Amino acid sequence: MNKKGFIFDLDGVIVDTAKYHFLAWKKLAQGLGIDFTEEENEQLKGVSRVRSLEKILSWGNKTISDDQFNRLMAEKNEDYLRYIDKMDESELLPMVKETLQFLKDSQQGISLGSASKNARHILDKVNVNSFFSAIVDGNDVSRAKPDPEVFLIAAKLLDIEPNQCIVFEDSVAGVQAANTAGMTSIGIGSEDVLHEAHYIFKDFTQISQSFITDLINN
Ligand code: B16
Ligand code: MG
Repeated sequence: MNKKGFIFDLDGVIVDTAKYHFLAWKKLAQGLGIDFTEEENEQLKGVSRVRSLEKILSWGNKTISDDQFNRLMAEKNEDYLRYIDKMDESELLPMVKETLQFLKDSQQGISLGSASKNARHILDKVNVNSFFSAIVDGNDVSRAKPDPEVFLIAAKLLDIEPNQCIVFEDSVAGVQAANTAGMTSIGIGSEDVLHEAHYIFKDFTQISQSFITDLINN
């Protein structure tokens, strides 16, 4: 059987942690007197923690000192982790575990490719860590998506050529990163947003085993 590399983004693909990021960012924004909406939160998907705070400050026309910036980042993460601590396997998005199991049974390479610095902890909480032979997260990269670095490191760790890798992504920047890496991109979400992806599915319930088998064999 062919061996391909399947690389999963975390937030929006494996779990929906965007709702917890939103609650934590909203509390921070309120403390600064900045109004922060769910629409703005959409624009933070796939974006690093530092860049997210920079964007919120610019939306609110606020300038703060480096010290305060670092303190706010730490506070936001503490708040966020309080939500993460309550997570368990029931928060896995539908059919994700079944897809991971099918890929593992098919002896495929499986890696994470996420911007989150909390990725390993979250994978532990939802109990899927053991499926991944490689994990690349926000601690391992110096350039954020749409730079392809995160996915190229994943391919290297899997020891599989980039053009033999398939990326599951929910963010535009992530799809662009996968395409730039020369990989097959699969957008998880809406066609309106993810039209640059090679394939788009609403979620994993829409992805059949025969589609995955074709990706493996072709
Ligand atoms: P952290 P992904 C991203 O995860 C989130 O979509 C984004 O909203 C978040 O700011 C980023 O991780 C960093 O997360 O604060 O945990 O380091 O979609 O790349 O898996
Ligand atoms: Mg994502």
